[in-house]
Amino acid sequence: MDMQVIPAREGNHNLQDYEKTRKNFSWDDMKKNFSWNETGKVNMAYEAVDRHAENPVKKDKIALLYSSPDREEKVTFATLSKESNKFANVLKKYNASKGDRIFLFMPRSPEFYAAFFGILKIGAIAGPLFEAFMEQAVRDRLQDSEAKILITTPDLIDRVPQAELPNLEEIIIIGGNVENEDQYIDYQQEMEAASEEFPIEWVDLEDGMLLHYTSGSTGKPKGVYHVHNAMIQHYATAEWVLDLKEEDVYWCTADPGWVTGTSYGIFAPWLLGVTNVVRGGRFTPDDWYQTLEKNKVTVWYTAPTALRRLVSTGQGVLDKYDLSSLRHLLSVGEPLNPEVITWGLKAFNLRIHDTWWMTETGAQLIVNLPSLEIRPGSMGKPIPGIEASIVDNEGNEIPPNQMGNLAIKAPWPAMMRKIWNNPSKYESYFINGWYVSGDSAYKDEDGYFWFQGRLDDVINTSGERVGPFEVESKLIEHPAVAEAGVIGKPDPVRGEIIKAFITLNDGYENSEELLEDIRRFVKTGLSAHAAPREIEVKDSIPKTRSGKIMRRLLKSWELGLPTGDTSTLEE
Ligand code: 6R9
Repeated sequence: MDMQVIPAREGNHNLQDYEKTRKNFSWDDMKKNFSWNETGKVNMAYEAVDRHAENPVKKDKIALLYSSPDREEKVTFATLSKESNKFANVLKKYNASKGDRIFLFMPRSPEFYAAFFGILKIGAIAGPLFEAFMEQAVRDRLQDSEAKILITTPDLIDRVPQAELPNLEEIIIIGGNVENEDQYIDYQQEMEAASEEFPIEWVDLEDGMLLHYTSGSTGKPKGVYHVHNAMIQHYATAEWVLDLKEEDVYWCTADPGWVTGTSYGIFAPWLLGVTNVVRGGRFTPDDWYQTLEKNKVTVWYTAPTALRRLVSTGQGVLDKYDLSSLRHLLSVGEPLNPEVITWGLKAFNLRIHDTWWMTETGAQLIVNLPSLEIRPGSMGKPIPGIEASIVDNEGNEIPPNQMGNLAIKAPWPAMMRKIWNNPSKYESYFINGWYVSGDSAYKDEDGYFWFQGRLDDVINTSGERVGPFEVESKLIEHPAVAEAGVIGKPDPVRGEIIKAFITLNDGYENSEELLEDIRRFVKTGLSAHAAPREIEVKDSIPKTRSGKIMRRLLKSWELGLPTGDTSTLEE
């Protein structure tokens, strides 16, 4: 095969010898890097924050370099430690304790991080929610998790459901005057009164830490449950894959409402005590470049959708900025197009390192490492300690160069430990000792993995996972919509866009205004990123005899592909 290969990066990387490290590796050895190895009693908040705050050399180092369109702040490890102690005391005052689910529904801000670590410090489970969620999306997640406390802002309170949440005891409001003190708790007022001292709750490695809701092809989003033990893998990959070193300035563009924004926007850099850049608000290409330049970012972890926008913005915009501080680039969330890698070599004189993993896997699994050659289009190789393979539907490994299910030998340190309230769903991920990802891929003779697509109907739009069922359910709540089928339609910039096929109820006429109204209905009811960009009215939606929407058929129609086996199609 004629393939352009990009040679390994030169220089002294944290992981110099992949093969040798892989051969001799055990996760148990990795645990020896941690002070808790003797007692087994841990807390992520200690390892990521307090440990540095206790270190005289580290305590005044900048942990968080925050900026948003209207605010800039530098927060040291010592301050982050104190602020999160205070918030832990606030939570205790309102009867929160170990194991409770406490949700954050707010934009990125310094207060977010203090609150997040305050939650972990009491041994509770944090549930970060993406700020673009609307009422229905917020309600589904708070209901399923039986959340006890919600932390939000005055701007978002309108989207917090006020009924149907019997377990929700308190709502804490950050950043505004709280008029109705019976109903809400004022963050500012409580923080002023709270002590800076807090005896951290030491927990077990297998105790819960985080819930991330994510979409599958059927049903409501599911609560993916992660435990403190994940830190072992966050630590290892921060070193090997992000290649972080003490003096780095690191920026991960993901919002903490998604797993990349916690595993690699919070844990990985701070476990190593590295300065972490956070940029709030939505981005334009100029914002990205400005953030890189202004903060002298050295390591940047972003997504193909962002990179594709930079490519299409052109050299003229890039030339306005001095990005000479950048030394390492990484990508996650969707297939990284070889053209983007080629552009990166030209634009930054750097390789872009693709990484593959999922909400369920908790941390990076298959990656391009600095010390390995890059085969553009490939996700790379499994990190030391991880065995990956391609299996058939019975969980038997299949030979190289054949497409099948991308699977990982279970368990590994950062793997989810349950799906909240849904043991059978959790079980369904595992076949014959393998975690089966739902992605199809193949492995070449040299052990590089090549992504082929999703095996289910999950949509990946701009790197965000959207379940078609959730969108269809919302669509049919609109009075005009009788039935709906939703698919991902390939798009050069966003990877996929959401396209909905609908049938109309009697008395409604297809019109531009109606379709726009339906779109707005999903946008304001569920979330902006889940709103269909295209809606097409049909006379009927194809369904199986058992009543399942045949999204595959819709997709074939859309793409003008052969329709394949339609024997289960309803008359
Ligand atoms: C971390 C994250 C997971 C799904 C995954 C796959 C897609 C992620 C990818 C990739 C191609 C990559 N995906 N990384 N596809 N190349 N490097 O993105 O988690 O939001 O749960 O999405 O995203 O389809 O199964 P999550």
